[in-house]
Amino acid sequence: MKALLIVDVQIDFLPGGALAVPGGDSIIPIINSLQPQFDLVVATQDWHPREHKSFASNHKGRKAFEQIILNGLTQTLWPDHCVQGTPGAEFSPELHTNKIEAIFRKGTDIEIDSYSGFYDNGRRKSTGLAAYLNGKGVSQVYVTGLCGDICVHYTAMDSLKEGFDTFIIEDGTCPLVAGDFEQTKQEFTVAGGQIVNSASLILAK
Ligand code: VGL
Ligand code: ZN
Repeated sequence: MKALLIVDVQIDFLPGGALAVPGGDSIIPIINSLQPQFDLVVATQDWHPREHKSFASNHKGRKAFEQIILNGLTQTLWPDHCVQGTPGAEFSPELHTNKIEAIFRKGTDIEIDSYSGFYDNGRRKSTGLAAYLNGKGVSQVYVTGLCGDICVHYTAMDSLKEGFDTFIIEDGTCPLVAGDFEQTKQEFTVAGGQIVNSASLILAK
């Protein structure tokens, strides 16, 4: 059983958004065309309270993209993004959402960030995603979405750790920083992950 995981395809991560991924909108038609190929489609949604401590605006004298130590963990400070209930937190209107069976929200605890769709950055709490996928009989997880070098990467790494055969669909994701993506892709393949292209999946069926 194969699941397609769509990570954080939200307005704030798209061109014009608060934390825009350059060219991030190019992946949406690819994700849409892949959805009918999968037995199960699941999404994650970055969903921060306005007071979230990953926001530079909540630290006096700090600027976005600086790093701090937050509750013992290195934390990059971000521009305010994906604030619960705001338009920027919505999925792109271009993303097909009818086939999405469940949405796992993350980053809801103001004290800790959550790049992975499975656990917060300190692995203190689970979102329930692994148990959900196991309950559905999923063995293979295909990861798409934004940002390729951050939330897609951490989600894919946790998926491997949870024992799923894990694939990153390279043209179904897009990085915030291209150089970082080269490094995270290597980390992922060294850990046993596979990088595939959408064309090979569409031909395979
Ligand atoms: C993300 C930075 C902060 C992501 C989320 O979805 O990759 N990046 N919050
Ligand atoms: Zn975030």
